[in-house]
Formats: sequence, structure tokens, C-alpha cells
Amino acid sequence: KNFVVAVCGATGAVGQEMLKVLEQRNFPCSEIIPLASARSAGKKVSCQGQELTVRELTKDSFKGVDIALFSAGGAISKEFAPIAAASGCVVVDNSAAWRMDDECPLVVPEVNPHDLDWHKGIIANPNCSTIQMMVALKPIHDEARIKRVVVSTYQAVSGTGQKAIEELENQVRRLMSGQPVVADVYAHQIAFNCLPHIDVFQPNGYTKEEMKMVNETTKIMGDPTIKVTATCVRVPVFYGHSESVNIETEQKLSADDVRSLLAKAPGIIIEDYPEKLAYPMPINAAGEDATYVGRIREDETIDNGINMWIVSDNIRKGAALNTVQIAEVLIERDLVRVP
Ligand code: A2P
Ligand code: 11C
Repeated sequence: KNFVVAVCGATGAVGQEMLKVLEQRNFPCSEIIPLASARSAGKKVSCQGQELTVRELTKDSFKGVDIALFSAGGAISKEFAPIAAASGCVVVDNSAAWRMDDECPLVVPEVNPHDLDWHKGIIANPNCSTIQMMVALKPIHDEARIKRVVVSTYQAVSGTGQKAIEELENQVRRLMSGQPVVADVYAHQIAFNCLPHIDVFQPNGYTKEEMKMVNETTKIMGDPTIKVTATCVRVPVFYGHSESVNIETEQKLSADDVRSLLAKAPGIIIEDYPEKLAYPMPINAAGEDATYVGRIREDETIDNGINMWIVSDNIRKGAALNTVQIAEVLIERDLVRVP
């Protein structure tokens, strides 16, 4: 069977990649409907060999649609995902709007595909920095139980969207030609800088991005006892989030144990050959599907500790690819229906 698939936010950084992933994975579509704001209505996009005309998102956009992939921001998801689900369309939502809702599964297919079984029409795609960390931590948690995670991120500007990609490009150009820069998307200059500030600050002093990593981890792992503390930093990289991750486990694992666990885990490529100066880097992960893990070593300051470096393309595994993979599992499990 083929499915009618709507892509909501089809002109954005993630939406464009969703169209590419649907094409690359030969997703079984009978029709693809690109949706965006009124500003984009009439624009052309292409997918699976067809030129498609972008339509304005309205309440009536989901009639006859089987699956809708949303990436047009939280406010749009909050308003339109329930409308889509009410018309019988299964929504896979890439925004933060539904992630912590008890009625919505939060899924990384390599980690908790079983949570799709209880979906009620809206399924949430986790935050990009959470997804890549989950892919790498799940095999370790299953083997040795993770007690605590300390993570610092180095996140690409594409996580913010198309305007931020343009802002970094423009700032670099201007600075290299001796002109002053304008910061519009970010609070400060991002070119040649690092901003320890992603999403808005919360009353506890953490940013919302940091708290997403804390809260989404326990929901995806299905284990409220895992403690996570995060510092999220925006860096002048276009594509690919990097993470320095320190974990403490209940059982002892050597660095070699971790390497062999991750070597057989789905979605992971180990790149850990210090003698060849080979380790994961965002310029290599960009455009790829895998989550790359390297710099695996024991934390010598505690009994059961491991340090590692995790890199993945935030727009692919962190967003568009994970969303499409969720839709693929829905099809496999015959779950493309709103109960
Ligand atoms: P548009 O291009 O018409 O503004 P990004 O994250 O790269 O900034 O992309 C955001 C996506 O969400 C774009 O496709 C954008 O469409 C879409 N979007 C933004 N606001 C709305 C809206 N009010 N209705 C529908 N789509 C929207
Ligand atoms: C970033 N992680 O890199 C964000 C992007 O909650 O879906 C995704 C925000 C979200 O800026």
C-alpha cells in the first residue's frame, strides 16, 4: 500500500531534508503534499521525481492524508497536529510541542520503537541533541545501567533553521571583508564565536534546550532514574551536532567493552582510531545518516565511568531522518491509523 504524505514546513531547513529523505528511502507515497505558510504558497519543490506546488497550511489541509510530518515550529504543531489527527491522519511531529505529553510517544526507532504501539495520533520526534545521545547510550544502558550523564554540546546553526544558516554565512563574509556584523537570529555574533545559550533561559538557570536533554532522556529510555545534566552551546558549524558525554554506570565497562557494544548497535559507526588521528567530526557527519562515536575512554576519576564524543547530522538523524524512520516503523507495525 502507498500512503498520502503531507510535509508541513516543506520550505524550511528540516522540511526540505524530509523531502530528500522520503526520496532517498523510496518511502511508499501515493501523493506528497508540501505545506508551508501563505508566503510560500505556489513555490515549487521536488520529491520522488515530481515537481510539487507548495500549498498554504489550513485546517482543511489534512483531508485524505494518511501521514503528516510536521516541522513548522511548535506553535504550528500545537494548533494543527490535533486537527490533522482528528481527520484520521497520523502526525509525526518534529517540534517540542508534544514531546512531554503523556498521550504522545517520544520515539527513536533504534531505542524505543515499541512505544509507537500506544500512539493516539500524534507521535513526537525528540530534540536533535537528545536523539544522537540516545542512539549511543541505549546499548550501554541495557548492558550496565547508566546512573548519570554529564553532557556538553557543540551545536550547529542549522538546528535553528534556514535564517540562522544565512546569518552565519553573512557574518563570515562581512567579517572577512572588514565590515561590521549584524546579529539578528542570535543574541550575539555567531561567526568565530561560541554561545552557551540555546533556546530560552528557564527559572532554574538552565536553558530549555538543556532541560529537553534531561527530560526527554528518561522518557525515551523508559527509566526515570537516569540523571542527566547538560550544557548546550551553539558553535559556528553549519551541519552536525557534537557532544562530549561522560557517563557513570552501575556495572563496570572498559573502553573496549563499550566499543564492542556500540560496534553491533544499530545506527552507529565507531570512529575511534587516535593513532590515525581519526575521530568523529561534524564536517564528515554532515549529510550522513549514522551517529558517529569516538574518543571512547575510561573516566579515571570514578570507578565506573566512560567518556566519549558523539557526532551526528542534526538535520538528518536529529530531525528529518528520525521522523521518516518513525513513519517507516508505523507502516511495518501496521500502525498508520488513529485509534
Ligand atoms: P515558510 O517558508 O512559508 O515561512 P525553518 O525552521 O527553516 O525556519 O522553517 C520553518 C518552516 O515552517 C518553513 O517551511 C515555514 O514556511 C514554515 N512555517 C512558518 N510559519 C508557518 C505558518 N504560519 N504556517 C505554515 N507554515 C509555517
Ligand atoms: C537546536 N536542538 O539545535 C535545536 C533544534 O526542540 O526541536 C531543535 C529544537 C527542538 O537549535
